[in-house]
Amino acid sequence: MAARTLYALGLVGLSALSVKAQSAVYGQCGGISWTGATTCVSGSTCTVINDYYSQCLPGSASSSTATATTASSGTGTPTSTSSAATPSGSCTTPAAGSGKLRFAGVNISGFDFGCNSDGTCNASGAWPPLSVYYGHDGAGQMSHFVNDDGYNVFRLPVGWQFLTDSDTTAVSTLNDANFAEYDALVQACLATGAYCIVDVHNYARFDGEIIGQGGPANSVLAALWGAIAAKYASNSKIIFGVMNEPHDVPDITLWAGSVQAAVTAIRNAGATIQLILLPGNNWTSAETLVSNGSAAALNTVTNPDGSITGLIFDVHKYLDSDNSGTHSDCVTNNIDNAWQPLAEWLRCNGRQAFNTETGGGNTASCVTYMNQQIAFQAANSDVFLGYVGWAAGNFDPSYVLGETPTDNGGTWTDTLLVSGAMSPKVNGFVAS
Ligand SMILES: *[C@@H]1O[C@H](CO)[C@@H](O)[C@H](O)[C@H]1NC(C)=O
Ligand SMILES: *[C@@H]1O[C@H](CO)[C@@H](O)[C@H](O)[C@H]1NC(C)=O
Ligand SMILES: *[C@@H]1O[C@H](CO)[C@@H](O)[C@H](O)[C@H]1NC(C)=O
Ligand SMILES: CC(=O)N[C@H]1CO[C@H](CO)[C@@H](O)[C@@H]1O
Repeated sequence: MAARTLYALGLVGLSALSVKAQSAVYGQCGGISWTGATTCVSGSTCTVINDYYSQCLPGSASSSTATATTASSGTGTPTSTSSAATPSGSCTTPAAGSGKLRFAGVNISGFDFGCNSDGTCNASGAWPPLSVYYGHDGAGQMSHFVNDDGYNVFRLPVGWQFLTDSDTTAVSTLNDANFAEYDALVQACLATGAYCIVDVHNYARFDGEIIGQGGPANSVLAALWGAIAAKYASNSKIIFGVMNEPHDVPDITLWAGSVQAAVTAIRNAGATIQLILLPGNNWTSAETLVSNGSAAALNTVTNPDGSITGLIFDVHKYLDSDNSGTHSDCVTNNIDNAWQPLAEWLRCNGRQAFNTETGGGNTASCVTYMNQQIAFQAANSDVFLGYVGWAAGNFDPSYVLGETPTDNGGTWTDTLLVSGAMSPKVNGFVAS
């Protein structure tokens, strides 16, 4: 084909591009290797999030293109994140996010190893993510994440069975030796200055039975939480994660009663000021918190004084095709189906949520979609406290959702998803 013809075809291509649709609100409009539209629909502004990603955020300009002003330090900050889309439906409270999230963190996994989603755990299958117990250097990872990336929270999953050293009988008394090992991880977390989420990783179950619905009585769960909370009652940087990922719980109202029992026990143990995370059904799905009935049921849970101070909804969301967190590629930012409707419900009901598990593969698609998700959460930081990536700790860096940094003689290297999207120093979306 003659060069002249190619040139003509090129012109056709260019003119096709010039009439190409502008990016939608919250759509991508720039970034390394981005080949799509670089202008935004009316009412939104193309905003540089970081080198990888510019996004159309609601704002005054009628149409705009991202300026190439990403800070050379790589900490490009958004020009406008203070407003989000106008909520639909009867409640029209506008978003009042500051553009900065309170928390960003990583799950430091290992004490939950040996736990299955039916609530069976093998206490001796737990693998402490601490070098002193022959695990990965979780303490070093956390120091790195705080000092080099600007993270300020870690979620520390642990099995109920490990805490009590009882695999098949649900008891509430902590096993001193096992708790000392877990507490070593908590203390390593606290030593970094970060907040630390104690996450009982049992899926609303113990040994296959649902708490308060055929399994352990609510009083047993409450006594377990009372014992844990008594250990940390004086530390304001502990966050209590009542339960990881309840699922297939038949009666959500009964489950809210189980959560209430745990909250009451935590407060009555003297932990009166800390945040407590309230988990809904369907794997704490952010997408179905409202539609599944969890939001309404958990909205009745209160502190002993009747207030809801510090009671935060716990929500998870992955970005892969079936929301399972098992694929290396991401296909969604979850904004339209999950974060936007959830933000509206939370705002209209005066509540907040914390996204304590999210993640994706170390791939370009996940970097892009994760940046979008975090940007949206930050624009709605009046109702979203932050995000925690799954996972580092004892996961091998080759794990599909691995966020485990590698240590070469004291120099830590992050995975692509952390360095491209989740690190607060990279995305600029976390209050320092
Ligand atoms: C529990 O975990 C230990 C250590 O990994 C293993 O040796 C043992 O076989 C496991 N027990 C069961 C019942 O899976
Ligand atoms: C909520 O999700 C669970 C699965 O986790 C399901 O069993 C239940 O039927 C759902 N409830 C509603 C009201 O959608
Ligand atoms: C659980 O949540 C997922 C999305 O996170 C949704 O696709 C699924 O339909 C939900 N299941 C139930 C039973 O609500
Ligand atoms: C999405 C994901 O990685 N989920 C993990 C949650 O925690 C359990 C227990 O550690 C893992 O088996 C899951 O893979």
